[in-house]
Amino acid sequence: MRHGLVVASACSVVVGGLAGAPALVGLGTGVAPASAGARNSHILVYAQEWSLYSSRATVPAGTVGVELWNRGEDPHDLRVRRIRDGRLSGPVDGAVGLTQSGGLTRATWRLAPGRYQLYCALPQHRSRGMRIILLVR
Ligand SMILES: [Cu+2]
Repeated sequence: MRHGLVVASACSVVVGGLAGAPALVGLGTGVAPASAGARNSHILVYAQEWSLYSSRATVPAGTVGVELWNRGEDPHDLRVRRIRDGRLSGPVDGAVGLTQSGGLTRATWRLAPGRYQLYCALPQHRSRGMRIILLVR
């Protein structure tokens, strides 16, 4: 399954010990990228009231496996949109669905090079600080 490859191939974040997190142990064993030129990457984003933290500030363009871990008390989600001229621009380029407190939700995004904002799309969450920059190169 493509998603499994993405999550396992370039993950440098230890998440196997998280309470309630799906076990990732063994997913990467013997699995090679689909093509030698493929550049898959992975980020883990922590959400809590009212901030986001990402395991990486920069990822290579292409397929990005994303995990949203909600360490807060309220539900949160995640969106990614380009920033042009200092403002959000164009459509939402990727999303992670609503994640309850303590939950971990995965998604796979395809991102072109550029400057992006990751943010929680729930009302007032972005304006309260749940937003960070992600550079794609
Ligand atoms: Cu939120």
